Amino acid sequence: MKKRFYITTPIYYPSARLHLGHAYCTTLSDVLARSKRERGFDCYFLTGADEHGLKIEKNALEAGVTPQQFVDHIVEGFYQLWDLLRITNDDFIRTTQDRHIKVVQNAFTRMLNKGDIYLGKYEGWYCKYCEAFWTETQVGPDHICPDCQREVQKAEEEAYFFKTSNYVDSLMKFFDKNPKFLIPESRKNEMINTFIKPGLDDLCVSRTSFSWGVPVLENNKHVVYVWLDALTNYISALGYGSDNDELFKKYWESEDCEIIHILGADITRFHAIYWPMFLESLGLRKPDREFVHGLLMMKDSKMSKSKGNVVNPYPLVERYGVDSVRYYLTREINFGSDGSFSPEQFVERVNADLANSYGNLLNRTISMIGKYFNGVIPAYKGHVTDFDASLESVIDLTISNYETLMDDLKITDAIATVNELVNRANKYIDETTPWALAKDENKKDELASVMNHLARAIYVASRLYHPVLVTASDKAFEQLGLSLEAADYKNIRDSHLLDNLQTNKGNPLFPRLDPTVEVPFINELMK
Ligand code: ME8
Repeated sequence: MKKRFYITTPIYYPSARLHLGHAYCTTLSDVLARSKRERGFDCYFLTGADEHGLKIEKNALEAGVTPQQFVDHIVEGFYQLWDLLRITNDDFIRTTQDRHIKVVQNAFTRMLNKGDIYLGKYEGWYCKYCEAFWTETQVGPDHICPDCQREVQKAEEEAYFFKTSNYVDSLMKFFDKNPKFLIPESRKNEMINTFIKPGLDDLCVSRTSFSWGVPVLENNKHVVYVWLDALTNYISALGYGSDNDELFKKYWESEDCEIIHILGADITRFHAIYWPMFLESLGLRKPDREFVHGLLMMKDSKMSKSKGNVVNPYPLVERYGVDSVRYYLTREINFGSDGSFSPEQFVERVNADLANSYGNLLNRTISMIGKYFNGVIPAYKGHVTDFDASLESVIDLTISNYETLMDDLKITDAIATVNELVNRANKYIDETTPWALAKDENKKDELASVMNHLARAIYVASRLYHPVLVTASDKAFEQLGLSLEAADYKNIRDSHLLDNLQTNKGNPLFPRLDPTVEVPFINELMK
């Protein structure tokens, strides 16, 4: 297994404020990055903003500001949201930064010199009001501009093209040789059947109809097509081709590093088909994994800025706390499938898993250790009963299943195994009946062992939940009397870790939410 990881999210358009769909992708990527780092791996995590293009130029014009002022303002909101959600990105790349622009220009020149990019003519349907080209499908049979709804004309303009035909065979071989490159597997078949088999056209990689983009050095009437510009962020952020390329060498070029792009289903084509081709043209290695997550829906239709049916993540996090929102996103919507956001499910999930199961387990256990052992966790003395042995084996299995599932990017399933451990520990209380053991002097050892096992189950669950529950897990460690240093992942298999620790009873981690109050509140946010 590789020891180093480079994890990226898409770079989002600052055409409007981000919504819960963007928060979903970045949060899940953050959970993965944190879990790698906690296990002791070196992990570099990147997110950013994709700031060029006609839409941004037009939005800025409407707002009466320059495109740069427009994106600066919106990107401020990106930083705030990632702070609020406790995202631990190592860098934030903006495509308007000099360090990025230089890399895009350099890449364009290299592909041009190699003969993979050539100057040709772009034919399409042109809207003179929006100054934009549209495809046959976009304008439909009536030839209407999808933006302003006015009639469009057939037109052509000079443009640069990328010769996809030079790389199609090689891409197909790459897919065959690397069955885990594009996951879920169904995405690969979709790419092949929908785009490659019918015949892939050369890709137009420059525009002359607007100017808010990276200028082509060789021909300044042109700006680089926004997707060639945007995809390059994954290497420009590491300093590719610059004097300062240590990160590029350390992550992109190192055999020891697994490169993982996380992206939504809407942008698979660009990542799975064109990005590997661009990289091959530049003589660079391709990513190891592209993980395509599903989209959040609102009543069956995709949550999107243009549809105006978005959930604003800010008030959600402000009211319910960062842990509950991160938990809901990770656990409720299976990473890799579409899912819908619903206020009822949000409240139910937080109550069932966090308030009733996990929070309650901690609360009951700390109270019992207080009552029966003056707040000191009894030392581990092996398993005294079969119940202890069974809980120990569930703990061990949970750790190894969790690691395997996380390595396989099955994040939702990994967190679900922790839920099962918590449920198992609650059941263990019912099986062992500590209140009955406490009444019998001869059962003191049994009772001590139950308390130790419960404390250990809570520690392990909190450790494994930590990439998601970024504040509550630390509070659980504190209640167990563990310093953050002692709670480190490297000690996860140490059965004696909790011996004789003085516990600290604290407030409940997750107070129960009242659905009759909270569901209407969230519904209000969605209006
Ligand atoms: O496509 N549910 O940016 P973008 C889940 N700039 N995730 C969603 C979502 C939803 N309803 N809506 C958006 C772009 N996303 C380009 C990317 S990368 C080199 C350039 C997430 O602002 C999802 O990850 O439209 C999707 O792929 C991404 O936001 C698109 O963000």
